Amino acid sequence: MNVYEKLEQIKKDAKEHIGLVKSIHALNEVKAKFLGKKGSFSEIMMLMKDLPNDEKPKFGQITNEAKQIILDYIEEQKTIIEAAIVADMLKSETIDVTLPGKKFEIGSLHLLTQIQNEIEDLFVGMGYEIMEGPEIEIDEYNFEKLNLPKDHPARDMQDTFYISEDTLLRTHTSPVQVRTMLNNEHKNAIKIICPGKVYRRDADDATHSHQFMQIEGLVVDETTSLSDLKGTLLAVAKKMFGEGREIRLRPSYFPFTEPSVEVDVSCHNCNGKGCNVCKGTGWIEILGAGMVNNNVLEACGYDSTKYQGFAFGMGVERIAMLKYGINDIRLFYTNDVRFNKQFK
Ligand code: FA5
Repeated sequence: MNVYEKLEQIKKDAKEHIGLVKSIHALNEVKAKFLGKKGSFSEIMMLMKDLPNDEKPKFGQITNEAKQIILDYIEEQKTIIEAAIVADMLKSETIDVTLPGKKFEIGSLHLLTQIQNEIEDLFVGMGYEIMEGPEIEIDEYNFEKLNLPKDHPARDMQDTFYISEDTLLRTHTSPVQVRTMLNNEHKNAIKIICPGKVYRRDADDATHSHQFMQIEGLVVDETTSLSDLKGTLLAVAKKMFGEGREIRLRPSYFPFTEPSVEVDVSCHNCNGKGCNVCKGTGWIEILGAGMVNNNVLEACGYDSTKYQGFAFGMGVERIAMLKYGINDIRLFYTNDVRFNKQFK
């Protein structure tokens, strides 16, 4: 076999070998075998010295071309191997979207927040604004401007945590109504609800907590009447306890309203027939309300000959307890997840 034939043979062998290689490492080995210092090409270059001088340049050129061809084979095979590696990776790292995902425990709103949101939604839908105020309040707004001067016997209705002689933890959210009336420069109509935490020096038991939540409401206008109050509270009763509910008003007493009423809703458990939820009466007391006392309107800068108002106040825990048959108010505050989870 002459050198030219040998060269052809090397090219053929290289093509075959390179085509079979499956890894970059093996490809480098094949490259060394043909093109390395001790490789096939080095051997063939040794043979060049035996050629006649005039043939040497031509042979050199052919050898270089052959080398380049082999380098091209190597490059092609490298591309094939790299593509195969990527394909393998994609295959092994494929995400199977049909597998069931991991279940995460997602928390939920506390039942009291849910009830608050429901009531807020109802009132916002009726054009009310939501107003908030501080939990540390001055005596003047919590009591005095609400027709409860110091030493008024009705202060006993709300046993109070005093911080100093004139500051206290608010016992109801009515002071937010006082603030809203006082802050209203134009002394015109007001339509607000005031949700928030309140505090009383009541001993904790199944129906009382030293801290609880209220939502109170106030409407002041030139034409407001008791029948507007009744219609509004009927909407609350229906929203919270079902469409079929009715309400009744009973005379009551609050220093800040005149007349004052207690509002009962027909029992949602027995439909008014009488059961243990309504203690056999067919009715459940849900909130206090009334027409705003003229003294309160005047104390807050309103002309009581021109403006009337109605106000109401409810305990959020009480609504939740009635709605879901919860018999102990402390369950709202002891954070037993078995209880909380029932209201997801
Ligand atoms: C008031 O606080 C009045 N400000 C409500 C009001 C506003 C009446 C406007 C008229 C006009 P009362 O003290 O009844 O009223 O409290 C309202 C509600 O708070 C009660 O019906 C009850 O649901 C709830 N509540 C009162 N004390 C506690 C307590 N210790 N723990 C849990 N809820 C309570």
